[in-house]
Amino acid sequence: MIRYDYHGTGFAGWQEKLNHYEPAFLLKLFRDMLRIRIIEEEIERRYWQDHMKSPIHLVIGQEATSVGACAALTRADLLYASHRTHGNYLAKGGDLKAMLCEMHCRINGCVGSRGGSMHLMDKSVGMAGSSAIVAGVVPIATGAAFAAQMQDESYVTTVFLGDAATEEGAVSEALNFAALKQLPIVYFCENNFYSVQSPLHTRQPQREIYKWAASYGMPSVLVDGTNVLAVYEAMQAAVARAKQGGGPTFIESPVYRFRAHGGAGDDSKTGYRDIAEREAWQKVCPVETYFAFLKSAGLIDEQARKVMAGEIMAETMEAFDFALASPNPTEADLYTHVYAD
Ligand SMILES: Cc1ncc(C[n+]2csc(CCOP(=O)(O)OP(=O)(O)O)c2C)c(N)n1
Repeated sequence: MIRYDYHGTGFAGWQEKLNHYEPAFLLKLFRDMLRIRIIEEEIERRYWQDHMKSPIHLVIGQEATSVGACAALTRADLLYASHRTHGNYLAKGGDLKAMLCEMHCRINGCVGSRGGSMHLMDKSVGMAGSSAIVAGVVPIATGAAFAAQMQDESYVTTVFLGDAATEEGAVSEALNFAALKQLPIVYFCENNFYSVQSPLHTRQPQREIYKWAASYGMPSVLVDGTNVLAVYEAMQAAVARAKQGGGPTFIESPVYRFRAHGGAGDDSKTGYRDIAEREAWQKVCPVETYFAFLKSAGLIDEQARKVMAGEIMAETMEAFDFALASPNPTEADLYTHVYAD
């Protein structure tokens, strides 16, 4: 049965698990998600001004997957992302100023203004790369995991991919190879049910993604992508398995993007998806459901959230000011890093 009407499960039944975690850790997860949400909303608010010279793919609604997954990774572990990069980059510890510079095409960008939003990278925190080519990073990440195995390195590689990426042949080849070689890699599929404006049921009516992935011969699980703790626990298990030589894991995490495929605002009115569908998912917003959960446990209140949001907003404004004050690349820069004769 394919779950087109899946809307997340929230935190029902999770209360008893709270004792397993330090309050500081639980609050950090919330702060990290709120930070991504606030930064994304500010990017969206300013996008119309056209100072950002990059296409963008907002992750509003998909914060729990990045934050939950990265909480199970160390700095040395590698993370590869798709075109929907912002949450991955920030959760992995990427520098906000360098990200905004990149989006404004300024030389202080994390890849020196050459990449834009879809090619964020910061080796110092293990953010290994991202690509606008759907599924393009999946074989690259698989190769990185193969290299780590050959060199007896202890880090794990994780690669984020969308549901549409699973339709690319390169992903089938990568999964087969990873299972064959028992590579230390986690394939993290954020299933947001759309490829631009094509719904999943018109593209893959015959299968469930995590079951398809299991057929390559690796553990494959379905995890609620609106529940940051569920994501964290699934990633922890997958990372531990990879580090112990147990090979690859595939995680499918249903999520929902609240905004258009690309750019600012929601494009649901064009008719490709029901506004009611988005509204149903917004009821299980990963930031709000987790906030309500922590609040009911007495770990946070509205005032503490307000203070947190204020600090994040101040950081965001400072980073935008920094980006806008940063220099553009010069003509002399044009051929730096160009290797062709
Ligand atoms: C190889 C390739 N084919 C098509 C495209 C055009 N394209 C850009 S994003 C996208 C949809 C990607 O959907 P998914 O992988 O599910 O990620 P999402 O955007 O939903 O996060 C497509 C088809 C592309 N960039 N690369």
